[in-house]
Amino acid sequence: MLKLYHAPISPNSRRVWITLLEKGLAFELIEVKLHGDQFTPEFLAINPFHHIPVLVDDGFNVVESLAILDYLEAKYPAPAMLPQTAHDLAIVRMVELTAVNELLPAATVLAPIILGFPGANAEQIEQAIQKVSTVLNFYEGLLDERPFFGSETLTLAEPVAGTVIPWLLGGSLPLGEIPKLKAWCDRIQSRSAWQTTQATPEMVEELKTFMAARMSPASGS
Ligand SMILES: N[C@@H](CCC(=O)N[C@@H](CS)C(=O)NCC(=O)O)C(=O)O
Repeated sequence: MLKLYHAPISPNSRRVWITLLEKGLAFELIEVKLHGDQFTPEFLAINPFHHIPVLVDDGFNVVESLAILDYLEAKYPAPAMLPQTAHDLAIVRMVELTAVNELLPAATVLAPIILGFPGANAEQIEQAIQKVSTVLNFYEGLLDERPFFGSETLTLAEPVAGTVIPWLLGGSLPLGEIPKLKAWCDRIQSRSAWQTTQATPEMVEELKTFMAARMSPASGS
């Protein structure tokens, strides 16, 4: 059976978890506590970069979440989660890659504010809000009359961007007018795969405690 090493609160691993559910695959979840379990010799033998997610399929270890999504799509092609036309495939890939390379780093800067405690300095926060706003407006322009990015059916763009955007839209940030993206966000969040993988309030509290400890002067970070 497929095994997913993950941490439930991580958007990087949640995108894989959602894809496994959306594809209706049988899998085992193995939680890796990121307080140190990722540095054990057993886990480093699976991923020398000490990151989750890792998908293990019959002894084959796949690291890097986007590589895992491509592996799942190639090996388990139904339901299809990549469009066939060059135009629509480009839309999906643009959303996936900008979510990882542009949106997630800015969202990470804003995480303390969204979670309700002071974090980065005012200039960094302003830059991160600008970046998030630019990305979300870009996505607004990519959405057309279809319910998903470049598709009538769910694609890989949804689990990738759709595990970051709900946090941002829930954070009372000044992000401009993005009605199509807000409707898209409601649409994906109503799906059982999103609801099954939603972080519990206890997980959010644990994350706050973890982040507060990392940001305290005593931690040296
Ligand atoms: N590019 C990687 C990033 C994975 C990543 O950064 N995972 C974080 C959790 S969100 C992690 O495992 N952190 C623990 C560590 O780096 O020690 C991917 O997409 O899979």
